[in-house]
Amino acid sequence: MAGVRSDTVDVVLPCLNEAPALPGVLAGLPPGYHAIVVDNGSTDRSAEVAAGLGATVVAEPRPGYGAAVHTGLLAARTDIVCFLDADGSLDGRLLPQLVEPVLADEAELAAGRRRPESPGVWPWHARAGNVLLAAALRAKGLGVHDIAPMRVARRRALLALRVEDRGFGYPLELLVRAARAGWRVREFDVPYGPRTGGTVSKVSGSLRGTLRAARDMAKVWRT
Ligand SMILES: Nc1nc2c(ncn2[C@@H]2O[C@H](COP(=O)(O)OP(=O)(O)O)[C@@H](O)[C@H]2O)c(=O)[nH]1
Ligand SMILES: [Mg+2]
Repeated sequence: MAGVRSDTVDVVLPCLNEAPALPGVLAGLPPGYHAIVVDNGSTDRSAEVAAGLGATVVAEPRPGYGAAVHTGLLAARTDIVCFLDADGSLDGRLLPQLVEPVLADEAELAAGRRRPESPGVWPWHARAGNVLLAAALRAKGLGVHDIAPMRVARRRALLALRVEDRGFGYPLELLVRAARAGWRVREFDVPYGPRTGGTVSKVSGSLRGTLRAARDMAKVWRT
């Protein structure tokens, strides 16, 4: 396919006001891994910081985690695409491990199973919901233990899943559709640390974010 580079892997980073965390996150990407930072109108210097560090910056006017991830997927030019949070909670150095089984066609999806470094990094309500949803996905035949924000798949296969949610339901819908499509998943344990740089959680760290995530995910589960 024209325009697809084989020597690099694009990494999509949904980003909303993560300027202090971005330098560490981008520095952690292995050589050959190219960052695509998708910004939803951050009010801090996220876009400038990312561009200054050599990332491709894509502006997405529609708010939402799913909107950012989808736009990043469209902007990606490599066959295999990685997704990673931009808040410093996950380590991009581990991405090659996830790329391997996808590249070898041993799995359609590789995902990072979050292992919290300390109890405080993952609020109990988010963790409990995650455990229940992962169990429900396993009942559908998809061997996952986390609704993982760190994932690797082939670009065209992901587009063919036609994930529709543009909010916080996106990661769950992706897995529901992957289960239906009979995807093979490889999970790798990945350390889950605190977000870095004093930035603020948009999802599980606040009541508002948690309620929005629960609403988006419930909608996905019903459809
Ligand atoms: N572009 C964009 N990124 C978002 C949005 N909401 C969350 N993110 C990013 O998605 C990632 C996960 O969100 P985060 O706030 O860390 O959720 P938490 O890990 O549950 O606290 C981070 O990189 C955020 O910057 C959004 O509406 N738009
Ligand atoms: Mg986070």
